[in-house]
Formats: sequence, structure tokens, C-alpha cells
Amino acid sequence: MKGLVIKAHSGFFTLHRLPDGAQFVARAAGRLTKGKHVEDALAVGDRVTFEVIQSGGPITARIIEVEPRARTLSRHDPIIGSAAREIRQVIVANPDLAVFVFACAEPEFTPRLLDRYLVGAEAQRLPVLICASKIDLVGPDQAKALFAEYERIGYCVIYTSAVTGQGIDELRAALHGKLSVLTGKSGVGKSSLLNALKPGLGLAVGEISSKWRKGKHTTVVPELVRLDENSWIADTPGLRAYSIWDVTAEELDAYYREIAPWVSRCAFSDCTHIHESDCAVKAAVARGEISQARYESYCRLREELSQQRRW
Ligand SMILES: Nc1nc2c(ncn2[C@@H]2O[C@H](COP(=O)(O)OP(=O)(O)OP(=O)(O)O)[C@@H](O)[C@H]2O)c(=O)[nH]1
Ligand SMILES: [Mg+2]
Ligand SMILES: [Zn+2]
Repeated sequence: MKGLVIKAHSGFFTLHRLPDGAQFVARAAGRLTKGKHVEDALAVGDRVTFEVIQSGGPITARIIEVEPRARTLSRHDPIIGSAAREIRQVIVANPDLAVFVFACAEPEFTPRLLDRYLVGAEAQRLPVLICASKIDLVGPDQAKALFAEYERIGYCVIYTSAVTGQGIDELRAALHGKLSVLTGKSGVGKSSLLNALKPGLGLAVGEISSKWRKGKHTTVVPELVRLDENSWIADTPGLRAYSIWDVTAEELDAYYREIAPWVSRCAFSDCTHIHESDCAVKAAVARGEISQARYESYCRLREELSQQRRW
């Protein structure tokens, strides 16, 4: 039987059988998890072959095979004290789309964090959608102004309000037929959006509006929520999901999509675009073709990456 892993919880996996949707709680066959692995053997989003077992307990299935992954959303998990071993923690297997949720207000929009997420997604070749949430708090004009630069460089931005219902149909259409990963810091309204997308879902929503100030996360376990027949969404715990630590300083320019096209025209092939004199990127910034804010974001991130310890 074929299934989709919709929840992973310390060695147990909840499976959604395809195509009928019957649910099973499974463990993985020993050989799948034994031995050396560079990444988690099983994660939410994996497509598996399984068999039903009679255990008399809560476990009703055994996973016997995992389909090769199209891509993964993952992050490095350095193992303390053994630099040679490195493991990828798979947050979601086979994602089709990353949805980055940023509130127009409460909490305040932080473009530098969006840039980090975008770099992570570009590096993992994951298509991106930006969701500007809580549009009711600022109105359409101010919301558009906040995200204008991202639209200009070609990212799709959908403006939503879980309160008025604005943009929810547009968002639902964009998610159709895909496995999407919803990411954003605590309090931006991810669970509220999911509840609006799927009435009756009843996900817990942070009740105290000051909660985001403490950065407390209401959602803790990544879990796939089914929007319709073949549309799935993972409400991730956020923040750490888009670690960019796989990216090197030298390749960073490739992941700023409006910077990348200029790189080959720089005088030096290893141009950092920071201090060189004959630099096509800096010239494009001077002409206003690359925004000052995004360029500064690039410089800051590059500095940070060049200082990080490699393992
Ligand atoms: N005005 C307004 N408030 C919203 C909107 N969406 C969510 N909120 C409020 O924002 C707060 C946080 O919403 P959540 O949906 O819990 O946010 P979250 O992103 O799921 O937060 P975590 O689970 O902690 O990561 C709650 O008080 C919501 O009522 C919106 O569209 N407009
Ligand atoms: Mg939540
Ligand atoms: Zn340059």
C-alpha cells in the first residue's frame, strides 16, 4: 500500500493511505533507519510503501520503502563533539512551494528576515510565495508599499487577512495541488491563515496578541494539513526552518535574484561586490536597478557567512 507521512513523532509516523485517506500509525522497518545516514530516513512529506500489521496496540502499519525525494527542506544539525559527522535534519520532504508569511504589522515586517528565507529557498531551488498577512491592520496601499520591491524583482506576493477573509481564495488557488510549507515567525498568523483556508480545522491560535513579543511558538510539531484532495500544507514551527548555513559566502550572489544577472559582468570573477572598483553589481545599485536595501542586505549576509565556521 502507498501512503504519505503526515506526522512524525519520535519514531512513529502517521500515514495517510493513498488514495482513500485511511490513517495508520507506523514504525519504519529496521533496515530503513539502521546504518549511516546523511539525512533523516523518514520525514513528513515522504511517500512510502507500507504493510498493515496486527499488533494489538496503537501501531497498525510498518513502512517498508521510502520513495526517492524530489527535494527536501532541511537544515544541518551539527553533532556536538564530532565535526566529521554531519546530519541533515529534514523538516519536510518533497515540498513544492515555500510560503513565507510576514505580517504587515504586529509583528512589524522585517525584510532582512525575508531575505534570509529567500536565500534559503533559492539555494534549495524551492519555488516561493510571499504572503503579506494582517492587511486589515494597515490597509492595501501601505501593505503594497512594504512589499513592492519583492514584487518588482519577480516574487509573487499575496495580501491576506484572516479577519476580513481578503486574499484567502487567491492563496487557496496558489496552494492547489501542491505540498506547501508555511513559514514565518511566531504571531504572524500562520495558524489563523490555515483556519481561514480550511474552516473547521480549529488549529490553536495565539490568544494573547502580545504573545509574539516573547517569540513564543504555539505550533510545535510539523504536521501536514490536508486542504483538499491533493493539496497539503505543513505549518512549521518556523524560524529555524530556513537555515541558510548550507550557503557559502562565494555563492550568495546567485541567490539574490536581481543581483545574479550582473555577476558575470564584474571585472573579477571572484568579485564580492563589496569593495572592488570595477563591479557591475555596484554600478546597478548606483543606477537604481538593484535596491539599496537589498544590496545592503546582501553585504550584511555575505559578511556573516564569510565569518561562519565551516564543518
Ligand atoms: N488583525 C489581524 N490579526 C490577526 C490576523 N491573523 C492572525 N491574527 C492574530 O495574530 C495572533 C497570532 O496568530 P496565530 O495564527 O496564532 O499566529 P502563528 O503564526 O500561527 O503563531 P505561532 O503558532 O506562534 O507560530 C492572534 O492573536 C491572531 O488573532 C489577521 O489577519 N488580522
Ligand atoms: Mg501557529
Ligand atoms: Zn561585483
